[in-house]
Amino acid sequence: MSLRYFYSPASCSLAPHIVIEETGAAYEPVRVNLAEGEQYGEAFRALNPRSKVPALQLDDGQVLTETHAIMAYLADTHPEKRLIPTDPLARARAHEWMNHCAAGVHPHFTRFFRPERFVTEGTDAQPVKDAALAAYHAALKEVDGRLPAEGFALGDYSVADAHLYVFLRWGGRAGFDLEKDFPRYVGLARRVQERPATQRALEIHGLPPL
Ligand SMILES: N[C@@H](CCC(=O)N[C@@H](CS)C(=O)NCC(=O)O)C(=O)O
Repeated sequence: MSLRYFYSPASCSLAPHIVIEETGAAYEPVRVNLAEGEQYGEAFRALNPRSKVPALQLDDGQVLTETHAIMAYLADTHPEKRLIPTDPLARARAHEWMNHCAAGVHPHFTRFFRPERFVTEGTDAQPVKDAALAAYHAALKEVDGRLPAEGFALGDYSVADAHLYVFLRWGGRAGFDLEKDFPRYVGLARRVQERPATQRALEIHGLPPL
């Protein structure tokens, strides 16, 4: 069995998808239709009982989930591609960014996108949506303020950049004026988009560049 990658277009699964393409590994992309609830079906739950993409099925059948973990695994199994630093502090910085993306930024968008999941039945979800939108904007602004004007988040390209890329794209979905509000972040995203691996992943997801 070869690698199988379970993704859904434009979801957070775009980040590891970029990284798989960076590695050059042979894999089978498997599209999961989130809008139709395929993630809650028996077949997908057997792979990931948490009903989320991304999921990476390894050669031996084991399934790895969580964007951060999948990207770290792909980087570590392809050291020649230099997708994560080896210096301990620089490596910790990569994990710092990825953990922040997954745990500090992503949840705000989830609340904006699916506010009904965060209120009890029959309660107005709009205040959750509004608060999440403001928190998401503030989170992107904070990231923007920390990014360098040139190069990538850690200087050289790393998995952290693929992760960061997705959340700026979602800022567009949230209706933010990306160029005006997050100029450094847009610069980083454009540099990520110049990479052929990003372009291949975008094509598979059916997404235009920013
Ligand atoms: N902590 C997980 C979150 C994964 C996640 O929330 N995936 C979303 C797409 S971005 C999903 O599959 N949602 C389906 C659902 O909740 O029904 C990660 O970082 O990979």
